[in-house]
Amino acid sequence: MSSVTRCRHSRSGGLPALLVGAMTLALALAGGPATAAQPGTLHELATAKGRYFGSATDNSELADAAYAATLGSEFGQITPGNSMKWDTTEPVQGQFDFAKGDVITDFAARHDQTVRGHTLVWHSQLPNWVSALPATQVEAAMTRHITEEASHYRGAVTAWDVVNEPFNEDGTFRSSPFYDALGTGYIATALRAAHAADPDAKLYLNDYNIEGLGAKSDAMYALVRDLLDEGVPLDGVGMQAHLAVQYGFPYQMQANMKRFADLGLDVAVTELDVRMQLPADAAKAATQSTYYRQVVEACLAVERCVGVTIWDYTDKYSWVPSTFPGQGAANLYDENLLPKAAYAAVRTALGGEDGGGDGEPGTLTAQYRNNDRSVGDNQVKPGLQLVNSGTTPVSLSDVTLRYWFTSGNGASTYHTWCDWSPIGCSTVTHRVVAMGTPKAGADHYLEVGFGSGSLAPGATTGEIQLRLNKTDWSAFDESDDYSHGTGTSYADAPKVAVYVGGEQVWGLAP
Ligand code: G2I
Repeated sequence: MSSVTRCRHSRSGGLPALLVGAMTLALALAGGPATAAQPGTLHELATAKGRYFGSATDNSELADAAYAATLGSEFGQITPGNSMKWDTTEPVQGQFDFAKGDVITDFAARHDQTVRGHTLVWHSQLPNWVSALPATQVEAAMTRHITEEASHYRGAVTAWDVVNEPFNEDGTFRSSPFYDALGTGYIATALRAAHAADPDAKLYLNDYNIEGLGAKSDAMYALVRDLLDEGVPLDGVGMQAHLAVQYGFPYQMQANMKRFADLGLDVAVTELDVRMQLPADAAKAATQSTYYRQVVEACLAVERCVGVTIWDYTDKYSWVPSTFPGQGAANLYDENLLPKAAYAAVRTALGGEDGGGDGEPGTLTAQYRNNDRSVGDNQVKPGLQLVNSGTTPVSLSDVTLRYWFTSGNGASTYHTWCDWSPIGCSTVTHRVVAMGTPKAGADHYLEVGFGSGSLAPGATTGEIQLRLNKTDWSAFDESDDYSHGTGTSYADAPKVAVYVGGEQVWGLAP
């Protein structure tokens, strides 16, 4: 299980052995084996619920051994992100090249994974020769392409995205060489050709922004109902689910899935990711976790939802930053292949105990030392450090610490400072947050975060010397502050809590 989720229970003692030599290790970027095999992979958890859990991948990524290891172990289904698209498989009319796709299906066979074929007919990543065809030749070229490719992968691909992204946002049909030449009938023609070439493959229509109820999903609904009425071979609808924390969660996703299922179709989440405006922070990470969880929950709630595929599992190989400059952090694993809070959220949604944890005690611990000799002056000076006492690295981008205090009279605005830390104050974020509901000894807290990096097993960030004052420099009374202590050397401090993705994982909040 991800170390970030195993942290619910307070450790009873200190960590001297773990800390030996660990001071040097702060923020080492994790190399080597990425994620230790977890008890109950995402796919195993999904399988227990009658679903698969998969990831997109791409040929170049398979050369990354750590990446390939997790791809092969954690997921039960893969989708080639590019290598079965038309520009790769038939770059010149009549010259077929399945070498790249074959690498993907071979990988899947070696790892006991199913493959979703993606995609036979799409307006994008289409070689120029297709767009240049006279309208009278489009149907034959399309049918030939489908026939060759689906025949080649017969037995190796369990489901095909036969037609990808047929709709505009308003639910009108998208212009493409196929639609422009053949009208809406190209879709039925494509499905029939795919069925003839591989009668066993499940045939899908796939699109984005059809996850919730709305004009575009209404259009897909009307289309598939008509196709079924006409007896066209169609097995399912793929909902890509390229979500973004800033755009909200799709409206009524579960109800939308259900209406397709009620037509007798399978539903699949085919390209899930949840991007955000960078830099990531704890609030965005928390929203992202919620979205991932809600997608999985919607799929589990609809019997005909067969599984979830994420559009690659790591930020390292995400399509997002190059398409949406300034956005990213969309995947379940960070750029160092470490699971993020969203990973834990998915595990929990799939029924993993405590995010799939194996019952080990907490792995993230906050330690505190009082750097302030005066409890009545105009500054609060906590020294904090974070310790990873677990056996797997922890991604720091989602982790925050809270130190609670009372403000007293005077200004309600603050300055916060990081005076020194061996990890470098530039990687430490800090701010004061006012509590909606004040508690005994606490009406504000100092929130400390980390822009990036990871904490190796047994490592500590080392001390972070923090300081805050009110903007009018009026005095505090720290004597009754919730997190205040008198110790002058670092020790576990349960009244300084640790959060991952905005969820408390260690310590006691007031
Ligand atoms: O755009 C995200 C996905 C939306 N739904 C359909 C999917 O097929 C699509 O996947 C993405 C791939 O993940 C990207 O990797 O499709 C993009 C193209 O529309 C892919 O990007 C392309 C780059 O644009 C090319 O420059 C690059 O040569 O990937 C190619 C191969 O790496």
